Amino acid sequence: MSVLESAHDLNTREIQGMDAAHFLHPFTDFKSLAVRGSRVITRGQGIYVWDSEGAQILDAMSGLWCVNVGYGRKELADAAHAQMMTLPFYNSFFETTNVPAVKLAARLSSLAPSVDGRSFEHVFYSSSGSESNDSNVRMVRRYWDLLGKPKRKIIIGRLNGYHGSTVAGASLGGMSAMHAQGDLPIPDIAHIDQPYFLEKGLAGESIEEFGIRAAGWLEEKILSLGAERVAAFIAEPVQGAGGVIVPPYTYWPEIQRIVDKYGILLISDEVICAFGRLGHWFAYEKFGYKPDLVTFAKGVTSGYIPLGGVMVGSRVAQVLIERGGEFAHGYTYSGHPVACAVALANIDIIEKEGLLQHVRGDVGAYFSRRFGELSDHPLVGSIQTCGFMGAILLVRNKRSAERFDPGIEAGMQCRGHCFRNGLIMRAVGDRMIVAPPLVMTTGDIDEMMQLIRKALDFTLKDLTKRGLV
Ligand code: PXG
Repeated sequence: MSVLESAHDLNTREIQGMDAAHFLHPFTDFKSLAVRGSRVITRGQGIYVWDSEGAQILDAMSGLWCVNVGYGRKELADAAHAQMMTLPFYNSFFETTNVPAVKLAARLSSLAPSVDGRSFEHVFYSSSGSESNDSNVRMVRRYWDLLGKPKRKIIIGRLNGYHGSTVAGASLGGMSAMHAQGDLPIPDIAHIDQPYFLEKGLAGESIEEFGIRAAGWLEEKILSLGAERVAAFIAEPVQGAGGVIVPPYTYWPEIQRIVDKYGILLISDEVICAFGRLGHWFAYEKFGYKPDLVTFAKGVTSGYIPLGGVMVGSRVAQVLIERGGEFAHGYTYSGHPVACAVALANIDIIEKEGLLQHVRGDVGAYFSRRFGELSDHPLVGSIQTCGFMGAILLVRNKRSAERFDPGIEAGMQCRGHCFRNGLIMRAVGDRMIVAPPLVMTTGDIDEMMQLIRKALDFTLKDLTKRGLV
């Protein structure tokens, strides 16, 4: 029997050994992981996953912000199976198309609301969020070239924003550790600061005032670069990987005013926020702004199979179509029939089970209320929620809001306690993050809250023992 055939019969240690010997994981210190050994996830059902030792773990991160409809959905497996048996692959280059890709494009267009006459009738497909943002860079620059303004090249992103890990995605994002590797960002990408009130707000400044000031950094940057050189601004509606940074409600309208004033394109990167995470198909609807391009991935298939893309608004689509000639860009898997068939089945589930209403209505409100109750915990400095996303900031001193020394890695300590006690939460510095499957019931939320509280209690005990609180 080959190694592959016998893989399921291997014990945890053997799998960890093979893993360390052959698999270079993303965003990982390979050497230290090889010493510790990976956790091996073998199975998922509903809101839970199980590891190779049989431990049941409540997945409050939906895989990686994506398993919106939960694990073990037969409808999605059936859709993939049926499509694989009918047509597992065909490309969409050379004047060909396939039925699921066409149906999905039409369906997505019908789900993306028009704002002020700007509609989303077109989709460009990729297989991930990173690739989609590469497509955005290509499309934005092509758009301005076609309009005879080739100098409009610069795309402005935000510090601590995340737009993927390819060369273009990492450049658009504002993660300093990523920029430090490989001479990033590439030319003609600029950044402004993030609208993070807790860190950037001034003494005596209200959060609403801060939102206007933070949006104003975009105008300052445009003016310092020269508006005639600025092509687009890209941002997440709510920053996900950066730690669930929810902007003040005054932020987006002011950003809209500024991009309109200078005529620059607005890209809404909704890889995390679309497909129900914030209670809408697309999150720009929640905040009421008018993007020209919308990046999606993850939740479009609930992560069951890779698929991403860009919703191309009428302003850009018209120019690309009417004046464009050949757009020299695309991927082998653009419009992959199996991925598109799974996306259609996933959208069916979200619709049939009323998951948008679930998040926007009573259950979302219950999540927000129960999560907010954690603010009584001695380690919790502040709480933010938005839709089915939440963040807890761990602090050393609740009253003075004093933060932990980063060397203590309080967030990582807490994450360790979560894992050991059957809960997956993400630590972004000292911000503890959840983005649970949208199918969670109020009972599931109660269970999650119990587990979070337990992990916080263990973390507090640990840090107290070490004299750190
Ligand atoms: N844009 C946004 C807003 C994202 O959140 C990407 C683009 C890139 O998508 P792909 O499919 O290329 O990974 C993302 C991905 C984390 C984490 O640790 C978040 C993401 C990916 C990996 C880790 O929170 N978001």
